[in-house]
Amino acid sequence: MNKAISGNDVSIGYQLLLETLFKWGVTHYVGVTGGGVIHFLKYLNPLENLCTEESSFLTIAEYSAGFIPLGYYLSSGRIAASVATTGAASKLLSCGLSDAKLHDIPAIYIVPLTGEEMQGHSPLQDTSASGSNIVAQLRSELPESVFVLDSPETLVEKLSSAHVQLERAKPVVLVLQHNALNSPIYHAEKTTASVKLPVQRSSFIDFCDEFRHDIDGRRLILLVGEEMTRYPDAATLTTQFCQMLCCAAIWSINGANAVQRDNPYGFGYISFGGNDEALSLYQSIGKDDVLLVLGACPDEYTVNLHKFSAAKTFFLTNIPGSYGQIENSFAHMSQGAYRQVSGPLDQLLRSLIDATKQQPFGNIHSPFAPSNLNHRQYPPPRPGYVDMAELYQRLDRWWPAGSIGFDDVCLSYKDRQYVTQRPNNNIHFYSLYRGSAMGGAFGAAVGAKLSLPTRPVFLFTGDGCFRLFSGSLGEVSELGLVIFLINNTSFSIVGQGLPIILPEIEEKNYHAYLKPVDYCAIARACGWEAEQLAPDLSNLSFLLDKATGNIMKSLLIDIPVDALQVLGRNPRVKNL
Ligand SMILES: Cc1ncc(C[n+]2csc(CCOP(=O)(O)OP(=O)(O)O)c2C)c(N)n1
Ligand SMILES: [Mg+2]
Repeated sequence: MNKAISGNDVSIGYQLLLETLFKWGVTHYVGVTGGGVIHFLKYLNPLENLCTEESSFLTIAEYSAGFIPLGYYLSSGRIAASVATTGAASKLLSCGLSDAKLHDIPAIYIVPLTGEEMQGHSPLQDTSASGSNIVAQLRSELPESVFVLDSPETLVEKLSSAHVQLERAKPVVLVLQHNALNSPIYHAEKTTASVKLPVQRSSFIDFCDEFRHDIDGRRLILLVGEEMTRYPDAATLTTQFCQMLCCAAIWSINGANAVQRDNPYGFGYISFGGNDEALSLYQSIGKDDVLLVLGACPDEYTVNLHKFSAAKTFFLTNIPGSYGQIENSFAHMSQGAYRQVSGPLDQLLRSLIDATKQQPFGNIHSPFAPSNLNHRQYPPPRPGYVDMAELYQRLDRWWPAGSIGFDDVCLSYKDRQYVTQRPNNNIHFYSLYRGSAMGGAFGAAVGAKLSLPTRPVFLFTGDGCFRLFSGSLGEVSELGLVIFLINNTSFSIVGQGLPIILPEIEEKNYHAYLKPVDYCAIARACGWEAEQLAPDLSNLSFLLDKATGNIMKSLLIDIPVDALQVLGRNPRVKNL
């Protein structure tokens, strides 16, 4: 914190706010200054030393800033804050907020109000009901998570309520009201109510008995979802579970991070970019089967708008009211019987493993998964383009240990998992696909790097996505990010679907064409290193050495891609 102004005897609201957030572990603030936030930001020093433990601020444009807390949390489990001033700035920030809500990610958004005393005087960027009505806008998306800090008397209480929301894996918005936060504050220490409830032993025994009874003589399939990835031993536990129960596992795009590559019962990703083996297994689930779901939201890219079709679905979750639940339940997404069990997923899974050790469960055993989870050959690209199937496989053999990667809203968010089939023990991959905001993954990648500067961070993005964040490259040229740019002069993921959705329409009316641009020149002008990948991959090893060589310099690798090389499946085209 800025020492020149933080040493006063009387603390005011802004200081209490920063101190409270520091206690919650928040040290990274990102975004852009402006009239409404200068009085808040003056307390923060610019982020200069990446390893600093003190609260600091990185200037980076709001659209990307809005996604930074998401990558920060996915990489480290810690919370970061995005800051923007009134007007367009607040709206730009809120694209990331949507994905934080949709992916149940705790994140802090800080936006101001125009002064109360200016109401009725048509102030600049009027946030009142006669202007943007920003509080109502935000509350319509986050009804319980918008806290207007408009009084010194209620500040502590409101921050405490915000903390409860964060513990429930919800993003929160702290709305600054300058007069209130600039006033002296009276410290009334209040403890924050915790929402973490231990698993009730008796309710677990009931669940275990019911589970034992229901899977007896039936097939059991494990569906691993995103929530499970938040537990440190997740991948080992899912393997142990599958081995103890001889049970097949399938997973969602992000749920893959809770699965080990060598789990012999791993049948692959389902739905969007899904593997053929996983999809035929999932589609075969019916009245003789039981599905055990580990925090996999039944979203469009996981179950393609269909209900769970098992005779009985057991849904394990520890996020109350997670995205998609209705009245704290996914019962509406189950065709058969449904039982939801709340508790830490690792504890629940361990208890089931212990139960089967004491007395084996009687489910029908699954065979091992075949080594190739896809049934068709990958079509080659036209001459002059990189074969993306080969590139994903080469990279899959290369990823440095402890890496994290993000797929932006482009071909890779469908094709990478289809081709690689199984998660990679060296790298976790995330996609913020529920909001599918093009270009958002760049902010997420920056967030991951800020949370752990030594961690290798990779981003696959498209030439369309690039247009949404390229203005922020300069700010992170020394962060050591590596971008793989899928350069196909097209909004290809849209273009690939349109011959199926609109067969009678001329290609020009797809509006999928993008002008070719010299992306390497843009990146270099922003202080990055940048190289083109040769279509025959002859310089790939050289570029990968470069990616790991200078860990502080960011690198962009421009990949010439055939917009018509169709790899992963896109079941969504049938929904449009
Ligand atoms: C901000 C935003 N605008 C539009 C869309 C709709 N959309 C989804 S994917 C896509 C094309 C992505 O193009 P590009 O980044 O070039 O990736 P490619 O599919 O070519 O690999 C579009 C326009 C979106 N999801 N987000
Ligand atoms: Mg493209």
